[in-house]
Amino acid sequence: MAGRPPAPRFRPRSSPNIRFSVVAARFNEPIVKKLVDGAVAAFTAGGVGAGAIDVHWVPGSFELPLAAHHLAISGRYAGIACVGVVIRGETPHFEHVAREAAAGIRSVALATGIPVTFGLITALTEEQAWARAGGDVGNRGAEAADAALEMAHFLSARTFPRPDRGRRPARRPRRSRADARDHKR
Ligand code: DLZ
Repeated sequence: MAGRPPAPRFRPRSSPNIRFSVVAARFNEPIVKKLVDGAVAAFTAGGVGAGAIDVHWVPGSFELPLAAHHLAISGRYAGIACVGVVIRGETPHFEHVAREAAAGIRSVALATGIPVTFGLITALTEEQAWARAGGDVGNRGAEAADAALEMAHFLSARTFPRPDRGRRPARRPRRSRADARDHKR
């Protein structure tokens, strides 16, 4: 599982005015800043205008899902890349943070239908985290932005008409005069 992601088959280009967001957790901030830089660069490379990328900061990775949910239901963004760094500490606390962040981000995407992608580093050491924040093992922020772009393109290319939309409501059968008379009685 470790290592670089497969190269995307194609790089979908977005329109400059379609908005994307990065939600960043401030914990381990110097490393997270590298993820934010990577995500913004990837969105820009994907054709998103500099003025159409918003970066929002939250205290820690545990808060990422709530912030992403708030942004997703605003209807403002075609995709949201969540970035954060969870480093193993001396207690199991980090496991709760990492698990809740991952599950929460997944839930937000499914509940809202907006691509909310996972740019979290979960590492045993700071060194491992730096390697995944623009070092030898890629940049998880850039990968999350690429995934958001690709999923936004995926969804917009597959908007199917719903079978219950656009149909005329069924007409009620007309009552005969005799029926109407009986009904009045
Ligand atoms: C508390 C905590 C711990 C121990 N470790 C991390 C971490 O490695 N990465 C991270 O993004 N956040 C951590 N946090 C903070 C929690 O995400 C959260 O901000 C606080 O528990 C407050 O809800």
